[in-house]
Amino acid sequence: MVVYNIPLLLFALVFGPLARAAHVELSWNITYTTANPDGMNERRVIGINGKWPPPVVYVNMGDMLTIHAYNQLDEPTSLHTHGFFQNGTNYYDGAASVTECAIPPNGTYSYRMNVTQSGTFWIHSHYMAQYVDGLRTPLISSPPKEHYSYDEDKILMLEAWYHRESAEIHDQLLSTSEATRNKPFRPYTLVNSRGGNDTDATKIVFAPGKTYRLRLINVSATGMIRFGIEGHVLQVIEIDGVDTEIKPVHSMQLSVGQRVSVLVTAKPTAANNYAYHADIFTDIQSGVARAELPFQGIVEYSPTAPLINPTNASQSTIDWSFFQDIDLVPIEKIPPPGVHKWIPLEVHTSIYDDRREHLAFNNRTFATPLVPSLITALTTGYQAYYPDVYGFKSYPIILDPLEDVELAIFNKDVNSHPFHIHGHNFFIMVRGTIDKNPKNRLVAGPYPVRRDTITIPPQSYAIVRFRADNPGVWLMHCHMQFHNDQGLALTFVEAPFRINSNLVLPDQLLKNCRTLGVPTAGNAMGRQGIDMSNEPRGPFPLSGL
Ligand SMILES: *[C@@H]1O[C@H](CO)[C@@H](O)[C@H](O)[C@H]1NC(C)=O
Ligand SMILES: *[C@@H]1O[C@H](CO)[C@@H](O)[C@H](O)[C@H]1NC(C)=O
Ligand SMILES: *[C@@H]1O[C@H](CO)[C@@H](O)[C@H](O)[C@H]1NC(C)=O
Ligand SMILES: *[C@@H]1O[C@H](CO)[C@@H](O)[C@H](O)[C@H]1NC(C)=O
Ligand SMILES: *[C@@H]1O[C@H](CO)[C@@H](O)[C@H](O)[C@H]1NC(C)=O
Ligand SMILES: *[C@@H]1O[C@H](CO)[C@@H](O)[C@H](O)[C@H]1NC(C)=O
Ligand SMILES: *[C@@H]1O[C@H](CO)[C@@H](O)[C@H](O)[C@H]1NC(C)=O
Ligand SMILES: *[C@@H]1O[C@H](CO)[C@@H](O)[C@H](O)[C@H]1NC(C)=O
Ligand SMILES: [Cu+2]
Repeated sequence: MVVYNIPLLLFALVFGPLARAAHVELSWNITYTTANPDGMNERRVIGINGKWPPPVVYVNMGDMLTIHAYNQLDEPTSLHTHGFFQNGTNYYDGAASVTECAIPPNGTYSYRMNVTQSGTFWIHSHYMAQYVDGLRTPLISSPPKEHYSYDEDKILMLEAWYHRESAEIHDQLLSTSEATRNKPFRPYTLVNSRGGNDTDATKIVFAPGKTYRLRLINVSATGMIRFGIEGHVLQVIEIDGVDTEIKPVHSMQLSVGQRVSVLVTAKPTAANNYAYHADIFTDIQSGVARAELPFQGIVEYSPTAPLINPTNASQSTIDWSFFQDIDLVPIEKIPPPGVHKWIPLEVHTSIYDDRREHLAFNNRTFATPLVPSLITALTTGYQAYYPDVYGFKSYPIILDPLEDVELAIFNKDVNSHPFHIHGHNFFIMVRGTIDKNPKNRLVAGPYPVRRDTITIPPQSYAIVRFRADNPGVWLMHCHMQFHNDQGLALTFVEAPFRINSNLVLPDQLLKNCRTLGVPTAGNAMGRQGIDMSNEPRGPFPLSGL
């Protein structure tokens, strides 16, 4: 045995690192199909190659990932690899009307990228709220060597699922009638695209004594999810693709877009099964997350073992205290950037002069420009440094190369909002409440945690930083997708001259623009220079400006 193993070992040592980098090439027809994931409602969904849910994508760091996307829907689409920095590949970031023209019906676009990050990510449509109809899937990237050892890796993709299509919900929320807007629409929890009363489909199987890595991914459109397993401790080891020092917690809350890996050590015997919870919640009171729509699944050690507490989904023995991401310490110790530019952002929901409800940063409600901002950055010469050319409504903020940016985000709204930045991670510096109560103020240590999606509770603020070291056009938006559609977004135009000298737009992108009738050069209005005459700038809030 030993004799035969040595040549193999040598082979692995010599060729392993070279042989490892692969080209993961996927052909995805983006298609309608039907599904009934919770056993309560069959509906049209968006899947891949005629199947739903879309396949999980696995890559290794160092691989090249190509997704050839063919749009077989009757509306445009796009694909965003959430959490990947797309350093040098801004035009494959997938933000429709920002970094590309969306893929028109019957059109195609090949997203090509080098995998330079490891951890838990996801891929989703970035065209309107389309991913809510099912076009989303986990993306798992493995490093050459994991920091922690565990026996098995399990993905738990958690989701608030609607029985109605996203376009209908969008129209309801943006209705001019208050009665229509306020009509309740309840979501249902799905775990790995299965849910409802089908406890067999949503069960998590544990073997006694083993250690599991559970990758929790929240791919909802609204709401927050809290997760916990009766009688088990969760040891946090990763958030949003950043490995962290171990932090034991009893429960975890995730907003849309966020990912958390926890290690869970199974009980030594299979004497009992345990309930787990993946409850949808919307309110956070006295630091405790309360379930609004409880969901209970089973951690199964044995098909015949009794289920330990609770007897129904709204009972629980778990401590649901709010998890503070600012307390985490990343494995890779990077001191935070300083502050060259300080950007205060206030978040409000209000009724605007179009009689609709919009959300906004600093009361400037976002809408995508006619010409994608990346095209504008590449085709307006020195004027790419003027915010005006990107259009008032895309809320452009120009950043200098390597500038250190601090965002002070004050959530003055009644809801929590999860803010996602493209192309970067935030360093989370400070959290607190708007009433400035010092008891609620939390300050990061010397190596603050970094993540790409930060939840800010109502009447609270967060101070985050990042360094403008990724030339490109990057959206920052609320990841409750309907809030994004209602205007809670802005655009960072980072180092426009460097984008300008380094990027050449793929032919496919330009072709898709032409099919959609979108100009392939010029400012947000499709004109030369800073001629923005008759630019639509509203709507504006009825009160407050
Ligand atoms: C994608 O659609 C095309 C055209 O309908 C078809 O020829 C091809 O086989 C499909 N590919 C897959 C992987 O389903
Ligand atoms: C897309 O292609 C199909 C089949 O070739 C055709 O029937 C349909 O009209 C095309 N749709 C558009 C929007 O071009
Ligand atoms: C990806 O990596 C390959 C091989 O190292 C390199 O040639 C290519 O330029 C990289 N592409 C991008 C967009 O960084
Ligand atoms: C789940 O509930 C639905 C509707 O309430 C019912 O039709 C179905 O039989 C139930 N399925 C199971 C596995 O209990
Ligand atoms: C996902 O996040 C949303 C909003 O941020 C929340 O409402 C929902 O409950 C979360 N779902 C899970 C399963 O954590
Ligand atoms: C479940 O437990 C909650 C909290 O103890 C209780 O209020 C509720 O009535 C119970 N529901 C059922 C169906 O037993
Ligand atoms: C992008 O790449 C440049 C050059 O390699 C590097 O200096 C920078 O830190 C990278 N930025 C990000 C966000 O990865
Ligand atoms: C935004 O509008 C709200 C009312 O809708 C107002 O209370 C607030 O002061 C305004 N904020 C800014 C920064 O103008
Ligand atoms: Cu929001």
